[in-house]
Amino acid sequence: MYRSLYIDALKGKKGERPPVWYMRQAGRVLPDYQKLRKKHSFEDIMNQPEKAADVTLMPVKALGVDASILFNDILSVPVALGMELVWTDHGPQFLKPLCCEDDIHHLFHPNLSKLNHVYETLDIVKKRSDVPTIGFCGAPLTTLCYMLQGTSVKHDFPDAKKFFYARPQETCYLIDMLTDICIEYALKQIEHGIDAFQLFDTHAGIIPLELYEASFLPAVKKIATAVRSHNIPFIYFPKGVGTGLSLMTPEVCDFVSIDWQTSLSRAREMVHQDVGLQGNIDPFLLFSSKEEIESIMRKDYVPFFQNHNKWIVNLGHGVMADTPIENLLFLTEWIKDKTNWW
Ligand code: 1CP
Repeated sequence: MYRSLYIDALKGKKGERPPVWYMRQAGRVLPDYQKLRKKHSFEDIMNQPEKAADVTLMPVKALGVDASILFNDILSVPVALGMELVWTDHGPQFLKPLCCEDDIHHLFHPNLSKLNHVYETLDIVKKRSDVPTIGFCGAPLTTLCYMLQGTSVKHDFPDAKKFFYARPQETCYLIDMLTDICIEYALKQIEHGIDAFQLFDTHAGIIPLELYEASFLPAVKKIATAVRSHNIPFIYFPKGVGTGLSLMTPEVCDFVSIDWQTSLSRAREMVHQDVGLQGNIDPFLLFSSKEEIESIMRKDYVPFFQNHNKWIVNLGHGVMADTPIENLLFLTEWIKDKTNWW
């Protein structure tokens, strides 16, 4: 029978080495993806289940990672709510950002059938591979940053932050609406066979911790409860949350993905002991030499594995598109060689 180190680790079972997968492993850096992108737009690949399934499984073949992640994007949810999105060379752009709207209550026309291609993609992935597949969506805070600001060019999302302070009741309405749709979307992904679910909160650090805790964390807990009621492990990535890691209790998540800014061993002291950790190699380390990569792994990560259970190797944010692929391959092979860990 097929055994998965990744699933074992999620259950708290320590194996002969830690499992590994990378955020943004599907697409971007992979040579076969770059070839495909010369012929097709990102949207086309994402919306065509056969192609999206190919890209989902590409890193399993090309890198040998222990899990695949659905090839899609967090911004498909606002699109399913009726917002118009264009993918430009500088990233995503909503044509009518919510911060410019006077009345946000009558703007949305939720139509989850716009996400049917995601479920078809998962069906194909499940037929073709027995490697565990991670489903995902964006957390309400991070998704709202894009919906309100319209673009990702300004990474501090000033218009989104102004909206949170100036229009708190409408912010609550938007959070509740996104929470409901996230839950529906996550449960559909579960129906279509995902093995774990990750909630991406890339911009969790753009607001004060008190506002995050009072207004946005309750929504994360609701999504977590819904996912876990189906016995699917829930992983949460609150990038930049800093000392907010002490809020990461079993009520919030099964695993928390640690960003590259935070020391993994300090994170272990802050996060509740029953919650596992994922992460947190700096994506920029992959621009260094193989000797340096190996030395950091031996110094910072091998002792961590030896002293702790419940750890999944990942980066502290996504793989960058111009990462030297040979270094990503070297790192993956190094991690998969169990003799390096003991
Ligand atoms: O040009 C291309 O080929 C498109 C590049 C690309 C890809 C491959 C984008 C643009 N999104 C994706 C896929 C994607 N996005 C996945 C698939 C699985 C994987 O490889 O991990 C996932 C999980 C996401 C999630 C996502 N999209 C996040 C959260 C995680 C993170 O990376 O911080 C965010 C913030 C987005 C928005 C997004 N998608 C793409 C861009 C350029 C952006 C804006 C990023 C920014 O604000 O800088």
